[in-house]
Amino acid sequence: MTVVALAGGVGGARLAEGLQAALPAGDLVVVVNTADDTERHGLLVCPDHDTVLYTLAGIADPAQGWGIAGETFAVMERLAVLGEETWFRLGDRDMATHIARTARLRAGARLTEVSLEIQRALGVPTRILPMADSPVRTRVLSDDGWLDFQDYFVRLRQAPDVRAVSFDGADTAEPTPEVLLALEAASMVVICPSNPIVSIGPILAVRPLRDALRAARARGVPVAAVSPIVGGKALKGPADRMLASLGHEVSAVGVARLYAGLVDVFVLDAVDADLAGKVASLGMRALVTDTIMGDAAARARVARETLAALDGG
Ligand code: FO1
Repeated sequence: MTVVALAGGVGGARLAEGLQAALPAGDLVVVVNTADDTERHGLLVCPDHDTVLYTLAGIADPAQGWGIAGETFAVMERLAVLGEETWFRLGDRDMATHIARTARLRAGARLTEVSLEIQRALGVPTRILPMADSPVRTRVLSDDGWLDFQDYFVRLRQAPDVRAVSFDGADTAEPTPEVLLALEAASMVVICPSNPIVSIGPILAVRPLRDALRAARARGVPVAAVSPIVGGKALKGPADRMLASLGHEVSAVGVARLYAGLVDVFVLDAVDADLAGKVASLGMRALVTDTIMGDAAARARVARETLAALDGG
């Protein structure tokens, strides 16, 4: 059986971990956002892929959610001595991933091929597929002009209000054969509780991918989405402020509206039980449960409950 999950950063990685625990090895495919990817010190860094990779490999830094646990930053310290910008913190162990990835890309490999090689090297049973092999890059419009995503997210610590977003390259990007095959083989699809604007948004902005998702659903493949907004707040990251500054309702219903027409089941947290009726009026079945994924057991439980709701047909 193939379950396809769409995921971005930390929130998505947590549910991906639960799905990996709940499913037989090899049944899960995670399609990750690549629009956060960035060139640092001549190396390609893929934050959303690497956050899912390290989480599924069991080596992610538990507190931060990104990077490798027990990291050291000796290379960063020396790069600072050499006058390099070091506001985007790359750990020594993490650096090996970027060095290996960049070397393989320079040798002509596709991003998907390189990603699968790295996953195999780390013993990850789940396939983590970049949404596209060609570059897609998020930029956000602040009151002081357009910002590259990591400048906004890390250097400016998400301080600016986001007035618009752009996914440069999305209109010409093609989903990879691996992604299209996974969606053809899928018996269920789960949209993880990632930022609906800048994590799930870029994936759905690759139109042939969105069309393949719609086609799967038209074939009867049930799709679920788990709300990243609980009680009007994002558990991590700027999703709540971004929804507000872009004019969306900052609630689980506001997120459900963004997925209207794509989703059969919408998973809300128990604190938002009163919103179930509004979600149902969007043509989705509301599943109300405890969606806080504080530990591995909770992540597996949310995953199992979401899969069961999809299995219910
Ligand atoms: N986030 C930060 O807030 N500060 C950092 O210095 C930082 C470095 C970093 C390095 C590698 C990586 O894979 C992720 C990193 N992140 C950092 C997180 C990253 O910006 C976000 O995870 C995504 O781009 C948004 O989901």
